Amino acid sequence: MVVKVYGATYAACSQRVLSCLIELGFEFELIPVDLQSGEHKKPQFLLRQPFGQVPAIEDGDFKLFESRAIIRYYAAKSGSEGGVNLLGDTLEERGVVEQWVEVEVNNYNPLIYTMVLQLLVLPQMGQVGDMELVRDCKGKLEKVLDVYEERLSKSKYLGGERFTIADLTHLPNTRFLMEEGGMEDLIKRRKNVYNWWIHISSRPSWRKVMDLPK
Ligand SMILES: N[C@@H](CCC(=O)N[C@@H](CS)C(=O)NCC(=O)O)C(=O)O
Repeated sequence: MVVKVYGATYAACSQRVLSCLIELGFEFELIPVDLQSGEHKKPQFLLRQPFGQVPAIEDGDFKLFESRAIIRYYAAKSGSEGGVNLLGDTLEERGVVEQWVEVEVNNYNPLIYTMVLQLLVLPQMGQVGDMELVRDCKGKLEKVLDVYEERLSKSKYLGGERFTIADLTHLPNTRFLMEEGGMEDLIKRRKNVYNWWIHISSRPSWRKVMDLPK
């Protein structure tokens, strides 16, 4: 079954799902949702994602939204079908992978989400971003990344010695820091975090996502 992904290739949460499907080898069809015109707030799209956000998927009769729920679902599906394992082998490995997915949700994403809003989204809407707030988030992110640096001094990837969804889920926001937000110093100043970024961002699956037309 071809997975239909309703999203936008330039949107971080859609990129998370697309890189996961490519990494796991699931066939997909991208159905573009035009965020500029507000298609994601129209009644027809709200039936797929009641909060009016991308992405959402449709896989036969099965529908799902929330990017991290989607990657967890496909990682579990792949594992149960004997495919690529992005979750870890033992219960303990899986626990550590889940822990770092949660760190991304609770400690990493909120700071970067706020910065994206202030630096990109509001200016696109003709409003001025709050640079004081950006500075505050950047300061907090320094401390979060110190924890990552420590973790990555002990293992090659966040979940252990292999690439998992714990790493994959960090790709879109880390790309923002490196390539769009002018905050590559946050990553480059931390040797282990930088090495990790080099490894995960050079994966063919992520390169394919980056090559999709925006
Ligand atoms: N927690 C949701 C967040 C989705 C989200 O914030 N999507 C953004 C694009 S990355 C969006 O649709 N923004 C438009 C809006 O919120 O109006 C997920 O992970 O799927």
